[in-house]
Amino acid sequence: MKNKQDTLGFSTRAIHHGYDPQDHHGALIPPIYLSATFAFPTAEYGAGCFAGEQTGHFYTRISNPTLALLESRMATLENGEAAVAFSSGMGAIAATFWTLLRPGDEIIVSQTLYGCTFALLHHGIGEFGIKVRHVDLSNLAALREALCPQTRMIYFETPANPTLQMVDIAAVAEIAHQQPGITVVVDNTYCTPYLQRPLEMGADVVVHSATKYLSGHGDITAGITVTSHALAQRIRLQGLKDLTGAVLSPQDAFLLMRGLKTLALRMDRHCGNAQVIAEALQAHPAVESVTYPGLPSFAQYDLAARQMKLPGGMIAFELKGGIDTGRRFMNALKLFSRAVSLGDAESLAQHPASMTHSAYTPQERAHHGISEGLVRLSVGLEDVADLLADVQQALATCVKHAPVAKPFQLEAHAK
Ligand code: 4LM
Repeated sequence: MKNKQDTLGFSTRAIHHGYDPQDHHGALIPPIYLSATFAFPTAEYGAGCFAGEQTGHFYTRISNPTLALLESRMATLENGEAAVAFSSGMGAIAATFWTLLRPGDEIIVSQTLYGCTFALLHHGIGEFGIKVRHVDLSNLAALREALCPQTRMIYFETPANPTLQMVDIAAVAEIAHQQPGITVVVDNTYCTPYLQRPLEMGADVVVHSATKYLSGHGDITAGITVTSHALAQRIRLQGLKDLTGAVLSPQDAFLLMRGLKTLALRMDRHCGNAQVIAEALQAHPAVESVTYPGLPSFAQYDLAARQMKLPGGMIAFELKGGIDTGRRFMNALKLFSRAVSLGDAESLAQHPASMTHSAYTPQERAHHGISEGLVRLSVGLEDVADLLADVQQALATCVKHAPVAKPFQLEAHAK
């Protein structure tokens, strides 16, 4: 099949887009081009490549046929014009920031972000003359108030890692675009384009940690930026080529394309399993609170139902007794692994305050809504009955050991 397949369904494009076996000796599966460099037919042609007058591949840090196929597939799945692949999600985010922001600019970001993105903002670009301003983007009046002539970018995750707080992408993009020169960037890692396509809602750029659901098997680190042709070219030639050099290896691009073929199937299963686990957590007496976009108790349930095809595979919850009980729960798990990352076939449990979000100080976590007792689950693809049994037996250990209420408050008042 040739290009121009954009009327085909999501999974059909994830499997076929941009590749015709007859162009490759009939090979059903695309070849991996491992070459770091590409031979020029003439010196003049090579000079033309460097001058931007020729379109061929000339060095893999800039482009490569295997990466180009992956990029065209990610562009069609996100309904964007073009994509750039990176060696990690942080590579994609850093290259996007460094390309689009300059000293004196302001970036508005949502309250809660993945720990390393927070660190990149506050310990990276924030120290190079770019002002970082956190705004509760569910409050559109606060967004309007925070905009100023220096605002160049609005950046957020929705749902956010790890709180699952959501942002109305269309509403934010509409406000942002009333002022010229603002780029709206959405980290779509938690959803993937199967559940949510921010570019269709008015965002300008989508970034991903493709380490997660997109590749889906926990065996590579990768990142993707999807946007317009013009912006992608700038991000490729500045952010990728010169500012980060965070190029994806062609072998990992191959694995990522293999993962994309089953993305829709896997996401359906992640979401179905997560819904069952979230409901079981909510019904359990050891559980203080559960945050999952598929529960009617979720604060932004209507927005989630409108913006996401399904509620996702990630759950945040707190046990009565806080993180001491949370650690007991995690240590009792037998099938869930205690590990960071997400979106793998294997179910994972982790404690954001001491792991993925430990770049925040305790005061910053409190300010940004990340509770010390929060436990995060990435619900995998195993049989849901086995996952449920594992969660139930781990919860049972929490009830047995539930701390007996002591008259702490009286003592505290007495001080
Ligand atoms: C984790 N997350 O949460 P690389 N954007 C989001 C993320 O969750 C992550 C990245 C970007 C976790 C990693 C240990 C919303 C990562 C960064 O890890 O650089 O591919 O993606 O467990």
